[in-house]
Amino acid sequence: MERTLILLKPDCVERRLCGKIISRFEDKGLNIVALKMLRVTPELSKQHYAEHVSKPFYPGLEAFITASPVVAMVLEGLEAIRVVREMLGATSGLKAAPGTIRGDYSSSRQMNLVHASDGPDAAAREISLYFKSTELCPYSPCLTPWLKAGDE
Ligand code: FUP
Repeated sequence: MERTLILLKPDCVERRLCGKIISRFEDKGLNIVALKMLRVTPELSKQHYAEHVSKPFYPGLEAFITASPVVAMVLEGLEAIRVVREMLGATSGLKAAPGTIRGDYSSSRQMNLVHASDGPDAAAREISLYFKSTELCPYSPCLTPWLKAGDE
């Protein structure tokens, strides 16, 4: 099992798309093991986007991600990091394939609705940025035997 950090970004909250997008993750069979709404501060933005802080687009990205609340979630599932990234589609909503979340709902590179960790190291780092270990609520959904075979 893998865990990945998801942010439903300010455009997702403001456009009232959180319910639809959370449903897509639930329908896929991923477990929500943590969820909360918060306001990203400039400091948290700089930590989250550490690799982008020196890039020309960073000031606009920080203004966007701090402009309204976000919903942070930890999703758990088999190969969850890759599976969720594929569900999101390409970074720009203009390039994301139809059928992906960004392909279906976004027409922007910056306002692309959802963030998801891009690898195991990023997932561990980002989960600890947004959640204390006591805020994670692992459980075994009763549907599990109908979502995958026992040896998967
Ligand atoms: P992703 O991994 O798909 O979230 O995308 P990146 O890590 O490449 O970029 C992080 C965020 O920066 C993206 F959500 C979109 C934003 N971005 C811009 O706003 N402008 C750019 O030129 C590139 C990325």
